[in-house]
Amino acid sequence: MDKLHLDKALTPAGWRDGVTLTIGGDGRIASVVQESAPAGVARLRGATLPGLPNLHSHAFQRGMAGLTEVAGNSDDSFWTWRDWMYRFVGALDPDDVEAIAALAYVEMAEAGYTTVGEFHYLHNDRDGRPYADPAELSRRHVAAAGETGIGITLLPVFYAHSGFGGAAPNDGQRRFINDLDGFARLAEGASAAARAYARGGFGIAPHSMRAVTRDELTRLVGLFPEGPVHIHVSEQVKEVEDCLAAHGRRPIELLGDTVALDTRWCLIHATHADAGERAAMARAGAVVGLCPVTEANLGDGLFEGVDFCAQAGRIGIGTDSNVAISASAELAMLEYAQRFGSRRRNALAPRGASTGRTLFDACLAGGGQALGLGAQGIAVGAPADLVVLDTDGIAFAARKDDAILDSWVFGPSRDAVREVYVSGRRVVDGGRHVKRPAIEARARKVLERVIGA
Ligand code: NGQ
Ligand code: ZN
Repeated sequence: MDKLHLDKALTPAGWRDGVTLTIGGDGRIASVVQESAPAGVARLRGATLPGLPNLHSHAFQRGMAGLTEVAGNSDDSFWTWRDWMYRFVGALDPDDVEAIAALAYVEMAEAGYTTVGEFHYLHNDRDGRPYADPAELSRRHVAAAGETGIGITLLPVFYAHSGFGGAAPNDGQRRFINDLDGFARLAEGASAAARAYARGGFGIAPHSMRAVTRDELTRLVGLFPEGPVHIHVSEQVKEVEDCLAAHGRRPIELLGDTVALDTRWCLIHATHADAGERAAMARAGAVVGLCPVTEANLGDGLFEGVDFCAQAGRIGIGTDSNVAISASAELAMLEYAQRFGSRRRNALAPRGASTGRTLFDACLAGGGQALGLGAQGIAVGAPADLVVLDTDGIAFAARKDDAILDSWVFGPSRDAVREVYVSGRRVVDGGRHVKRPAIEARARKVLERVIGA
C-alpha cells in the first residue's frame, strides 16, 4: 500500500489539516487518518482538492480552438461555427484524432480534471463508411485517456438525422451517422474498449432531439437499460422553435414525454429550458451539464441557473468544445453568467456559503453522477484522484479553507495546479503533465499538417 500525506485537504467532512491517505493496489483510498506528517511518507504541500469530473468533451474540437474567431460576411452564429467545425472534422484520420485527444486530456489533467466524459460522435471514415472496426475512433479516445492516465466515461453518440421529423442527414454529418443496428455493433466494441481500461466507463449519447427520432430514442434507451445517458438539448433558440414547429412541444418537454428522465440522464446545456422544464429536470434528479466557456463562445444564451439551483437542481461542468480548458475558469464563468443575468453577486451560493466551495461541491457530485463514477472525494473507497494547489503563490496569501477555493476560481491564480494524481499515480508534476513534451510534439505535427493544408 502507498501512502501520501496531505498538509491540507478538502474532504467530504470539510477542510482538514494534516491527513495521511493509504492507497490500495486498485488506486482507491483505503484509509484517511488525521495526523502530523509521518516520517518517510511523501508529503503534498499546499491544499489538495478531489479531482473534478469534466462531464462533456468533444476532444477533436481542441484542434480548432481560436480558429473561428474572425467575423464572417453574414451574421456569425452557432450554425456558421458548426459549418466550420464540420470542415475541420472532415480532415482528421484516426491517428490525428488520437493525437489531438491526448493533447486535450493532458490539458484537462493540468487543469484539475481527473475524468472526462467523451461525447464521441466522429465514428466513420472520411467517406462516411464505417471503419473495418466500427469502434475504431472510440478505441482511439480510450487509448488517449490511457496514455495520459485520466479516467474516461466513453459516451458514443447515436446520430441519424439533420433535423426534427427524421430529416435526412447532410453531407457534413456523414462521419457521425448510424442506424440502430450499426450503433449497437459500434457500442459493443466501444464498451469493451472502455471496460478494458481500469479507469474506463461507458454510457450512451443520443446526440440531440434534432438528430434522433422519438421512436429511435425509445428503442435506444431500451437497448441500453443501464448506465449514463447524455443528450444535447435546448442549446439554441432555433432548436426550440424548430421543435415547437415539428412537435408542438419544447425540446425538454418532448424528451420527458418520450423517455422517463431520472438520475441516469445528463442534459447538456438545457440553455433555453423554461420554468416547467427546469422543474421537471430538478424533480427527476437529472444532471444539467453546463459548459459555460463554450456556451459563451458560441453565443448560446443564458441558462436560468439561480432558479434551477434554488430547486436543488443538479449541475456539473464540461469543457465541450475545449476552446479553453480550465476548471477554475469554467466555474468562474458559470457564476459570472448568472451575475450578468440576475444582477446579483454570489448568485449561486446559499446565504453565508462560499461560491467557490458551493460550485465545486455541486460539480463534483453532479459530474460524478453524470459519468457513473460512484464514490468520490477524498474519502475511503473513492479513487485517489487528487489536485494539489500551490498555495505559496501570492494569490493565496492569508487565504484559509474556502477562501482558497474562492481565490483559485475568482482570483489571480493562473497555474495554481501543481500536482495531479489519478488513482494514486502522479500525472502532473510542477504544473505540467509528465508526458506533455511528447504528446504536444505529436499534436503539433498533426495540427500543422491538417490546418496548414
Ligand atoms: C457538437 N456542439 O456536437 O459538437 C455540438 C455542435 C450540433 C455543441 N452543441 C453540433 N456545443 O449541436 O449540431
Ligand atoms: Zn457538446
